[in-house]
Amino acid sequence: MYTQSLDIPSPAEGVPDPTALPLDELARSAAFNERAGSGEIVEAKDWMPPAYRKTLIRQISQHAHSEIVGMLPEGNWVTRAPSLKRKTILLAKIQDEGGHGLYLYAAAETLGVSRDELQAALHSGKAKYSSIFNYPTLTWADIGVVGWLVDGAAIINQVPLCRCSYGPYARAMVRICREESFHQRQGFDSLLAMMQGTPAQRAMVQDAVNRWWWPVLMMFGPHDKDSQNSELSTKWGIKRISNDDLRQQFVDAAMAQSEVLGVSFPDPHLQWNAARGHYDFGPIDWAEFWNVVNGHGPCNRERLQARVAAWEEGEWVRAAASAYAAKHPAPARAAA
Ligand code: FAQ
Repeated sequence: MYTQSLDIPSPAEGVPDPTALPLDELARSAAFNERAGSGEIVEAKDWMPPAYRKTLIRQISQHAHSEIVGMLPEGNWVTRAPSLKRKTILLAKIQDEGGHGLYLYAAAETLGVSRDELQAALHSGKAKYSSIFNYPTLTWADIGVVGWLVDGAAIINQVPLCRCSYGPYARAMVRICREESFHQRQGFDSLLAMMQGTPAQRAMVQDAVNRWWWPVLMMFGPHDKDSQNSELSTKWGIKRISNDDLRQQFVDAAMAQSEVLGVSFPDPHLQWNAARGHYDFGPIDWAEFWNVVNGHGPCNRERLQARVAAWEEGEWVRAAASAYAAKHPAPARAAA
């Protein structure tokens, strides 16, 4: 199966091939596994097995790219928001997502990979980012649904990451989760206003929910049995809760909220299962998921083109910032 892990070069110079570790390195690795798995926090300067470093770069960079690409479907609506209040909120939310991307790129850089390498992987189409951002935002209701369901799913997935074993990632996630929580509530509030409006507005909300429901469930990744990274990520304390368990938590929470909102989800199998204490739900179309992940979703090409264009058009800004920095060294840099 295609995996980005194979595409990311070993970041730090001199990092040995994990399959060829000498015996003392193997013992070091075993001790590390035990510490990381038992809740100890690993910092950037600590020794870590090459495979731990590699999977963190993989996950954190994918996460950063998702935040940045995730600005695009919402940016599409800034000029068409229905009021000044909604436009201001949307602008602030998009700006927050940009900030999340930057914290996450900074966290990835602590692992020895450069931002240029990460950007190059995104722009060449090698790097993954969340499947969800390859779907179009067709109406204003889609923006509410992105806040309610997409940010809602993101929070459920990301709160456990605040306790992940890698310190710089865990600390970035604390602030990100607080902001995502505001995003989720503003999405719900926007949809509630529409649900209290005209029949056409209510129909628009239901239509958006119908289109986003299944792609949102896919955000949590493949079933646990098909999740090739879960075993090691769980052992190392990067992943605290499995893909399927987080997906179930999300379905249970979303069902309760949908009743308040007055919308339904497009799944005839959704029903309370008293024996399990959870909602049952229908099968996910994994062919669609992999199709989108592998670059063939409805908006993959458009999203990448937009990012590459932004990078190229921003060249003069980067050049000006570098020229300014060269003329005015930061005090700490000048003193060093
Ligand atoms: N899309 O072995 P697993 C947001 C890939 S941020 C694309 O289970 P893992 C904020 C996976 O990378 C949303 N690819 O992988 C916002 C792997 O391929 P690889 C992003 C996916 O890492 C809101 C392969 O499938 N959040 O929404 C997806 O253990 C609104 C096998 O999967 C994060 O990134 C997918 N949905 O678990 C912004 C959170 N799922 O790398 C704007 C951090 C799986 O081996 C507006 N990430 N794949 O080539 C994670 O928690 C994990 O990486 C998972 C996947 C749970 C996403």
